[in-house]
Amino acid sequence: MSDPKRYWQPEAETASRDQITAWQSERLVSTVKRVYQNVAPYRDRMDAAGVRPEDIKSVDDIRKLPFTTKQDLRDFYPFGLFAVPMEQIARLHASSGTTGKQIVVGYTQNDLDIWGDIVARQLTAIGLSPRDKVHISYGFGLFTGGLGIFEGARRMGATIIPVSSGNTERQITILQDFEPACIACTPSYAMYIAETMEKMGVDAKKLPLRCGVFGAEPWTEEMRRQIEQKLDIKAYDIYGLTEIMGPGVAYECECQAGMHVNEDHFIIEVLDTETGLPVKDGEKGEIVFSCITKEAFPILRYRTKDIGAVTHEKCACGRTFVRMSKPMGRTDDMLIIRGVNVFPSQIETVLLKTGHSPNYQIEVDRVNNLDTIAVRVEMNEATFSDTVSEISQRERALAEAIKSLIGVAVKVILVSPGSIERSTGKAKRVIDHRKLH
Ligand code: DLL
Repeated sequence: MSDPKRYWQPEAETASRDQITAWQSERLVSTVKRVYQNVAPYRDRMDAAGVRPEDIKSVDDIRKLPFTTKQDLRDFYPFGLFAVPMEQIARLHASSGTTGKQIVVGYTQNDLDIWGDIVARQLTAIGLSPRDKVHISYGFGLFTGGLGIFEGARRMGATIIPVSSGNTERQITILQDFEPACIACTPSYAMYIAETMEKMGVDAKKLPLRCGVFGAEPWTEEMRRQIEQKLDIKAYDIYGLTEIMGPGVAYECECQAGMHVNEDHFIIEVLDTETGLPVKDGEKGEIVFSCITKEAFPILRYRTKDIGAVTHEKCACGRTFVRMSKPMGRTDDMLIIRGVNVFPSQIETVLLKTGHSPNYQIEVDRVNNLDTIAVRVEMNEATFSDTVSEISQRERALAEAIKSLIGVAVKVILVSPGSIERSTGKAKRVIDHRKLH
């Protein structure tokens, strides 16, 4: 059992399963009633599906409700799914995503307070206190990353350094001079910061930085190990999405063994992508979330397209919320190469396990009706060579290792160090030249 000081809201974080189910049932029933009354598109959908609010009596009835998708958010852009009048909206956030029109979400002041609490749960779990400073390098703006972590750090009383992203050398000077205990940014930006530190001759071990809160994009366990080693910190995962709240929908505790879903505010379902039926604990499926305490934007059964699994097994930290795995990718990130499903994260795993650089890009094309996949990877100190024959031998070896994991032949191109564009936010790992849509 962990130190009680490490819980922000112990009554919720360590509640019994019966208590969590009771909260979920009661809150789902009242949310369904509220959206039916206040949000015309939900009412129309439920009417069309023949579901009345009184049919939803407990959390077990959630499957009677229709799904909500990103397309619905676009169809009712910008404010058509809001459940309160605009004068009660305290803030708007938006996300453009990689394709299509942006989506807009709203928060009441109460929603923002809850957001602060759920992020504060993680900051407290990983050992931070009001004596600590939190350096936030997620972008501040309509993106939820910067202001979401800000809400949590403010709620738990830490000293906030709202740097936002970019200007990496300045970030490093701030890390040295202001001495934060925690940094929050995307994992790819953490790697970039580490690399820039090395170039500047800054020794990460000399900084008082202890931990980082990384998310907003898929990252592998190998990437975690590299960040921890290069920055000399503990690297924790945080998950979330604009549609549901932003960062903090699920959070890793000190055990680093999956992310606790804040089940007193969100209901998670993991569904078989083909049948739409729930999968068992530990099995992968599409993650679907319902918000049960949100006032402004209480989205129900939102299909996230993220692929992950949950476990109800007890966590050594004493928290009772289910844990979700690192999302291994999104159904829409999944590349189908000659009929085989390939996730960029699988390729990243091979790269890092074989000592290659984490700076890579995957290029997909279709040549003479055949899908081709090329992986460009920067050479690093361990893999560098200026001999053509040696480079091509390394390319072949890496291509073989990737093929044996994903089952599809790939072309590997080793490129010079520093030649792949760095990202200060979400990294762009895949360029798909096929015109499939
Ligand atoms: O990325 C919110 C966020 C900000 C989360 C900062 C964590 C930290 P969106 O821009 O709407 O919101 O993107 C949401 O990013 O559906 C996942 O595909 C992906 N994602 C978010 N967190 C993780 C994570 C923010 N820890 C989409 N691991 C989600 C893997 C993640 N993927």
